[in-house]
Amino acid sequence: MKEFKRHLVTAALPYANGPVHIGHLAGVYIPADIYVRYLRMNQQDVLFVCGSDEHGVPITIKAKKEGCTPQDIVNRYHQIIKQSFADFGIEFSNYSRTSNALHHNVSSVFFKTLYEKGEFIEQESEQYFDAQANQFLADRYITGTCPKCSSEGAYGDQCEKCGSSLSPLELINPISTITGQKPVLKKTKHWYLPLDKHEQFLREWILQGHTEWKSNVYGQCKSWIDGGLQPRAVSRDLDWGVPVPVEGAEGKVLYVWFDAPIGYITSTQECTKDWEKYWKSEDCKLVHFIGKDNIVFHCIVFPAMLKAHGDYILPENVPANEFLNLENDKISTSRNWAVWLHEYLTDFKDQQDTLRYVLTANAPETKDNDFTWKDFQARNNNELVAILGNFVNRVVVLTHKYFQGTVPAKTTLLEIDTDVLAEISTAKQAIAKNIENYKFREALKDAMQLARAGNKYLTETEPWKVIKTDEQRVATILHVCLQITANLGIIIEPFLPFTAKKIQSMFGMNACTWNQSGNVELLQTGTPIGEAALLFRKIEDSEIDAQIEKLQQTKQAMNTNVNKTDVSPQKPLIQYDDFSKMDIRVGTIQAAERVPKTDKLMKLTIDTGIDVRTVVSGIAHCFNPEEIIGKQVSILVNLQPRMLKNIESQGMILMAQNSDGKLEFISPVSKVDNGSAIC
Ligand code: B3M
Ligand code: ZN
Repeated sequence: MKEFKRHLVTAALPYANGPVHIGHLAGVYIPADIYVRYLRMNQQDVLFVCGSDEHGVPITIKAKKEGCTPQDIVNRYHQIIKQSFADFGIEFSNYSRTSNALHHNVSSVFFKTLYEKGEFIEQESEQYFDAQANQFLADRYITGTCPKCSSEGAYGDQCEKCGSSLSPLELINPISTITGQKPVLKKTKHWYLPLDKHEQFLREWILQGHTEWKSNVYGQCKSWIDGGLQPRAVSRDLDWGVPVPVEGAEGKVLYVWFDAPIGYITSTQECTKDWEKYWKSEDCKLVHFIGKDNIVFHCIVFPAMLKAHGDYILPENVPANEFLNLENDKISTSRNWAVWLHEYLTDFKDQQDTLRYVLTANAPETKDNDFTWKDFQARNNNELVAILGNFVNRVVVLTHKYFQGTVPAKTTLLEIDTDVLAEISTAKQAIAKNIENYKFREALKDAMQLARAGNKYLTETEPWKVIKTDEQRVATILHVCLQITANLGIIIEPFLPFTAKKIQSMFGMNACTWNQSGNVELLQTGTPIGEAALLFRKIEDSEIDAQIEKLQQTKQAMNTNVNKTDVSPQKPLIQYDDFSKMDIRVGTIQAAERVPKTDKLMKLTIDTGIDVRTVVSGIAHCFNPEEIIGKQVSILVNLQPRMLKNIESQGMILMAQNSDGKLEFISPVSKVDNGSAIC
């Protein structure tokens, strides 16, 4: 196998449109962190880069919904995500973000290089355009009837009811979600990366050159390549992203999947001026950690971009994981079906390693897997507490009890001693091999196997009984146990860094290297050891019940939302000035009577604080005149008067309208002066 001088490890850039959850950790960030910690402990030259993916249509949609800018959205989530990673001990060399100026520059230059080399095709096509909003509509901005299952509300790229992939032109009765108008077709120019041109290279590089890739990854690549590669548009008509850096491209940005992987390059540039030693040298091993939905972009599209550019290395491996489900249901940000990392830490303070452990033991390495709270509890209580924690605790406590807290000298070793000591290097080697082959679940099992062996040895040798008759033998037993414990403190570090630190500090060890492990004389006789620190605590049924209850509430809320009639979409944004032109006051209804020969109109006499005036309002189908006299209401007082059924209406009463048409007044919660401004 080829030896590399340097390592560049990337982890998929999470979209900054929501916090991160256990699915992200299990699929991408924990495996990447284990791999990197292992390399660092081996004193390898390694950079581990990531950052927030801050472009793309979902972010602009969220901003529109919340009435803020896309930059506001990404500023909020970038901070939350970055903090969650730090809290869980995911130690990036650099965590960047794609909205920053350096990234815009790096991706522009990359695009221009390909453009100047003639690596793109320019092509015009007809796309939906919202004439009122004066903009082209990204697929997600168009909804309509699904041509496959006839359900309403399908998006331009996908129907969420039947799961079909769609193109906007297939939708029946398409509607712009921005204005609610019917979009029109309009010509627009875009740049395409001709993947078909790179097919031969991809076939040789992956299908012949990387048969060692995980079968889920290799299989997906094969089916893409065998299915025939098509040119892919790398630009979009959108006002959020990296502007397409060529003339005649106003209003166009790079497609988010064009600039996001370049974010790895930007992030590397931010951490070292020697970044080219990583990106442009065959001595460097590039590995991308991603989830399975990102395979095509990392194995086909990005490599084609790098190849077309010509100066960059290609990934050696792309160990993509499958998906993690939660309690038998797909994790979903929009449905709030997730365990959010920041929430986990409020409920399970300082228990990062428990989650790291469960997500590694249960990682969706070869198939989708399920996270359940019961399994979380069982693995914590039966494995971390009962095996690892219990072993370390017993060894340290007994050493304090019998040998004043120093490592006792060993004498003659029996077979049971040498057997268990042999497990140290067996574990070390097995872990190393499995980590190097991206088999993190197996590697964790190997580490736990050593703790199991130690625990069993202690139970079988019974030093608490032998102490009454043979102190020397107990010295040997504890000497052996302490060597195992100290080794555990090193070999669990890639998986459980917080716990490893605690064990290491009990033995006065720090900055341990991988090579220190596998040694049966890691601790010298006479070394003082600290008090036993609590490594893991038992998790009670009540805590698990509370988590399950929380999820059930989410399910219920989801079901209610599904049955609810749709709330109308937000209107286009206005400026504050537009709003401040409206003079809205609180007034009191002094008199009310139905307007004859109408169903809905009522003539109201209102004390506005400024004056007493007449307003005609369409509320007669919802209220009787008697019941509303004396009520305080909100009234728009500076609306141009108009004639309704020969009565001059001098203002407008504000009402809330339910989806079933029922009206309610907007009234102050407690009485205020007439004429109070609503602002
Ligand atoms: N943000 C997709 C995702 O979070 C995307 C990854 C980009 S990696 C360059 O699944
Ligand atoms: Zn459908």
